Amino acid sequence: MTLAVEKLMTSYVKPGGILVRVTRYEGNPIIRTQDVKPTNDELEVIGVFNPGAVQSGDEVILLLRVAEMARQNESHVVAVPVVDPESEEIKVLHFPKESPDINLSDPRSVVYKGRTYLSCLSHLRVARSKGGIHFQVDDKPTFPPQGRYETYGVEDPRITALPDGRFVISYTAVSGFGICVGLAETRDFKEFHRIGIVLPPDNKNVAVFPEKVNGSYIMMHRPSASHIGSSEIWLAFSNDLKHWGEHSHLLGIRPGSWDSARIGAGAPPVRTPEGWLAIYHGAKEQDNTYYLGAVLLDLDEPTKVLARSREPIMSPQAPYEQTGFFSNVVFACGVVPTSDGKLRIYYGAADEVTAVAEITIDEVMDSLV
Ligand code: BMA
Repeated sequence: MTLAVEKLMTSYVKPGGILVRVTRYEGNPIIRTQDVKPTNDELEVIGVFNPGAVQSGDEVILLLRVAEMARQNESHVVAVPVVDPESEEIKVLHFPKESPDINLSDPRSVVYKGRTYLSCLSHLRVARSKGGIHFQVDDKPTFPPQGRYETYGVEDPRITALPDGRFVISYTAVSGFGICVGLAETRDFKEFHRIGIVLPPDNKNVAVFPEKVNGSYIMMHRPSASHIGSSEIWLAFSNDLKHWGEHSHLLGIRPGSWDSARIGAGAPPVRTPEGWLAIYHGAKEQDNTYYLGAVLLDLDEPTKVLARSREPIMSPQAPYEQTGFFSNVVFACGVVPTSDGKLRIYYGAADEVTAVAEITIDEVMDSLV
């Protein structure tokens, strides 16, 4: 296994002269659309990206977001897959392509008569690997959308390993009601129990901390501001993972910076002696590019931000990050700490493929201001 593409290194020199080297695996992308079997013949896999990741025994488990598009068989219509909440079967809706009432300007959505649909339907699928590089992807959807809040799909899972052996999955649940946050738990990645929709629309990018702090479970979440305010990272607290409250604002956008338009949690935070280290994403309004940075939170009082990346740790530089279904995106939902002080970042590139890169925790710490 080698992770070595120094020429794609992202460097950031802070006043102290510290460099964060990002080493992308030379065989990236590690999972591509052709590596995944579609749910049925009517669908085509167009993205396998934004995976949650966890080390479980001697395996790395990824929970992949698999996005499928309906086969576009007729030239004058756009076919959009959705799940029927009663039968739980996938059905395909058709919209007239030439209609003045249709807007197809964003490849991720189809807006018809003022109503927004997603062009692709996503489900979650497990992939396993001993070394963390070569993955065996399940043949079928592991966690398909279910119920009336998931009719447009389930997306962007984060996996949190709790000390009692449970894994908590936080994911985006999309339907005509809006973008909600769902939580589920599993012990084996075969049977899942849905805890429920824990945050109403519009909210996404939830990452649950790996242990209770001062007796509470904690999550980072991201309400999408549509009137006053911006789309920024908040914290919420819970005693049982089901009921969340004590919401407090954690981290804001920074005008003029790489995280000027909106930000959201990436992977669940990692405990370090200096604090909770969390990778988060930021988007820039001018060009809709997605970057990754880091934030350090106080171990005992995670509402306190200790330091943050001034410059991104990762930006779209490799060809598979710069060109894809939605270009210029690096988006991480899962990191796995290694025994030699690194973070292995599993990330979605250009909303199309899954890639892996490594950074050294000490270098990240030194780059935070
Ligand atoms: C965000 C999320 C991600 C996606 C990114 C870029 O809002 O929805 O799923 O990777 O946009 O399209």
